[in-house]
Amino acid sequence: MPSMPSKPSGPDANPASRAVALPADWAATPLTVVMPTYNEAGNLPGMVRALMALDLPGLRLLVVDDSSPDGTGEIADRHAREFGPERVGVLHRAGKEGLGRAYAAGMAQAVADGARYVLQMDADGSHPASKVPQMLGVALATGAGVTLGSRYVEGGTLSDAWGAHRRLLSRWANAYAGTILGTRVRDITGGFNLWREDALRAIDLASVDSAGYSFQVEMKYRALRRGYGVMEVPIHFEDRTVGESKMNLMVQLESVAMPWKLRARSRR
Ligand SMILES: Nc1nc2c(ncn2[C@@H]2O[C@H](COP(=O)(O)OP(=O)(O)O)[C@@H](O)[C@H]2O)c(=O)[nH]1
Ligand SMILES: [Mg+2]
Repeated sequence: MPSMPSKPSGPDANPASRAVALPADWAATPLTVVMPTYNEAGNLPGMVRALMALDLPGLRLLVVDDSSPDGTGEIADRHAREFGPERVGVLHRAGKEGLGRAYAAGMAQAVADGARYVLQMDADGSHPASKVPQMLGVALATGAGVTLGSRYVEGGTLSDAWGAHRRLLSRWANAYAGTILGTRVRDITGGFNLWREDALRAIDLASVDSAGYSFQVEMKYRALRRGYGVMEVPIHFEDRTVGESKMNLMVQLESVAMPWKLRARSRR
């Protein structure tokens, strides 16, 4: 009897985490990864290594640090010296103003510095660096204004560490925002998003309302309203194993209110 192919195992067992090779001219696309950090000293070095190891010579990392007390900003500076300013940059901000504000500042700077694509990525290991080439390939092949690393399309998976309660809450948050805003984007709350530079210019980052996590929803809604196409590429979302989540009640309340605010504004 022919033997069955053995089940793949190891870090790349999940098809959603396998890296793909792009043609050389695609791989050279000027792409800036914008990574907000607040107390991510234990996570940042691993993220930098994973991104710098990708076969993407046009990739640059911009760390946006809000003066983390744990010294994340200085660690980022060290990486900038190690890899050179053309590969790793650091935007130091005076204080903690929220994820949305950090992203808006970093993404605006990336566009001003000449990026053709800008990727949002958390520093805590939740978003797989190995997926970046595939997301860029999909973005270039389809011309989508934004390409999402999506937990909620076929093939997308969640960390085993997430219990039923957290899975349900995340699903519910997605359905909540999507229903109020009338969109069919599957992962509207997700934070692993690749933007075409002209879509970001059209969105006008300086006028974005969200200070916190609702930034993710507001940005996608703005892109849809302006007629940009959205693609979703399945990813595996891992739970952070080092450091603490910065989610708090204030940002949760903002996330509950923001879809209503966006809807009301779009009707005026
Ligand atoms: N610069 C900056 N980064 C932040 C802020 N809040 C969160 N982050 C970063 O944003 C990313 C996502 O935050 P995280 O706490 O992991 O959110 P969670 O995964 O939803 O719990 C991480 O890289 C954080 O360090 C902030 O106020 N300023
Ligand atoms: Mg996280």
